[in-house]
Amino acid sequence: MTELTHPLATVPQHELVARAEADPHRPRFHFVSPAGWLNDPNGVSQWNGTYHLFYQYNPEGAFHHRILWGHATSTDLVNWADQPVALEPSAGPDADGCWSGVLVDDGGTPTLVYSGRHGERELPCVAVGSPDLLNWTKAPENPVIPAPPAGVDITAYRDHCVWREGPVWRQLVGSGIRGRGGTAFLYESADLRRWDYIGPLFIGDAASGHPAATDWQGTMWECVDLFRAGGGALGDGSPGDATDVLVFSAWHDGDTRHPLYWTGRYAGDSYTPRDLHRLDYGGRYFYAPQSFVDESGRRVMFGWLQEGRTDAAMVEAGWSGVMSLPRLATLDPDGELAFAPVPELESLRRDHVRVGPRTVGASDVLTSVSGNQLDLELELELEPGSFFRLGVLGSWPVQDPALAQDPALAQDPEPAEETVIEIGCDVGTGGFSHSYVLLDRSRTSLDHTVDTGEKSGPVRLPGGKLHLRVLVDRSALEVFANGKPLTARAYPTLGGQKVRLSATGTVRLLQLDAWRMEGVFAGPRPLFP
Ligand code: DQQ
Repeated sequence: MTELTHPLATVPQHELVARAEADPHRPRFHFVSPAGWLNDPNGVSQWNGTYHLFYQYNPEGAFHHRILWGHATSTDLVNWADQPVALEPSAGPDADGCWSGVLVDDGGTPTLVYSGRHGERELPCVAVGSPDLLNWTKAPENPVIPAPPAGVDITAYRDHCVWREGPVWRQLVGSGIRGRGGTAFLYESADLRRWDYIGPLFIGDAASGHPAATDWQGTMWECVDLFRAGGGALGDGSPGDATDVLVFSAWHDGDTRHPLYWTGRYAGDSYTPRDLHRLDYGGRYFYAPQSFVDESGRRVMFGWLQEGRTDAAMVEAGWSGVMSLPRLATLDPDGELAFAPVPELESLRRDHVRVGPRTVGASDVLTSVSGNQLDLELELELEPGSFFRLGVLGSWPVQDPALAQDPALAQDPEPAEETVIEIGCDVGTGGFSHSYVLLDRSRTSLDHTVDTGEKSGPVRLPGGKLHLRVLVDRSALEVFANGKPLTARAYPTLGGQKVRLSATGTVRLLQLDAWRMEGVFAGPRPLFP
């Protein structure tokens, strides 16, 4: 065990795992680190059938410092086996952290391209793996790019997207140009070691939109991820209607804002954007996503679910950060990305219950469905002007003896805590054009130190029809409303497990299927597998 070095390392390392395991808010079927801190997914890939998930990891405690690359493998994207730490800082360009990066197949040799941090600076580094991807050797050439582009006033410079294009490698490094906006610098190489700078692929406009807007582009783009939607290779010159997607996480001055993506066209040395979209309506709760194409041709994406509690609460809990469930990204008929959890997750479903068909009433607490590890799948029809609400993690005062003593609370027909997903089918021009999904966390927790901000975004409801999928994993919540994701966190204090449906106007529940979800980790895991 390493010595405690950071002022936030107030919990001894030997206590972290036990604290993390004892925390009722810790998810059970999402990937989490054994304890300590987890952030971005890195090097997500499938190699000879095995899925690899690397992640930003600080086993010293639940705070971001001197980041290592944790590593886990899976044969089904559901159950994960911890593997030895893949990268850790050493004297040289990554002495202060091995920051985010990707895995590529260099003619059969697994190769990582990542950001080495030294002091306040991050530079591109390379490490080469053993055939089983368990042992990694840093390239003697590190850093493989010695400095950001000369003569450009940058806000930051890190994170990588690397792909093979014909006979060469191409790489994007996330950055921002002061006074202009976020960008991704394009490079080319024959061997992943010597890189020629080409130029900015495309420069965003930080002056466009209000800095508080949910689609503000930020002043720096973290974790850029460029891919051709719907299959096909980048830059293969296929004509016409191909859509190239440029995903980035909008950052400003240390503030991790939200993931966005451009649709547009990558050709030659530049990217011509068409439209900007929000990637997940939860904003910072699905940050720094990274995706890959698996051996069956599916684009699979992971993101980092940040915490919504205070830094001190994270440190005390002994752990921080959740990896999203792997989600499939496809292009919908409107030319936007649509997402769904990978079907493999259905193997965790237990105790199936079906409810409906019926018209949703003003407030129906379900008697047959409850829990805090749930997979809920609903088919609904909303009349124009109606609203549907699904409450989860609900507790009514009468369940809690302490609250029941308070006559005002004990009489309250409203729950003491409840996290509510609302779908509004507003009437707009053209029918259902103003419909939305919204997460109301105003009653989520009696703990007023946790984030309870509202999250929302537009959803199309063709003919008023809605497919709603909600995965509740204790404090982790993933919602998919007709393919639009909204990811967030909730920290109820009363251990509430109730599920409630309610409607204003006419909402028909065609079918609700509910399952309890099994956990994927058997028990405590070593901090250093
Ligand atoms: N996290 C990493 C950076 C990246 C950021 C450091 C995004 O490489 O820019 O842990 O969350």
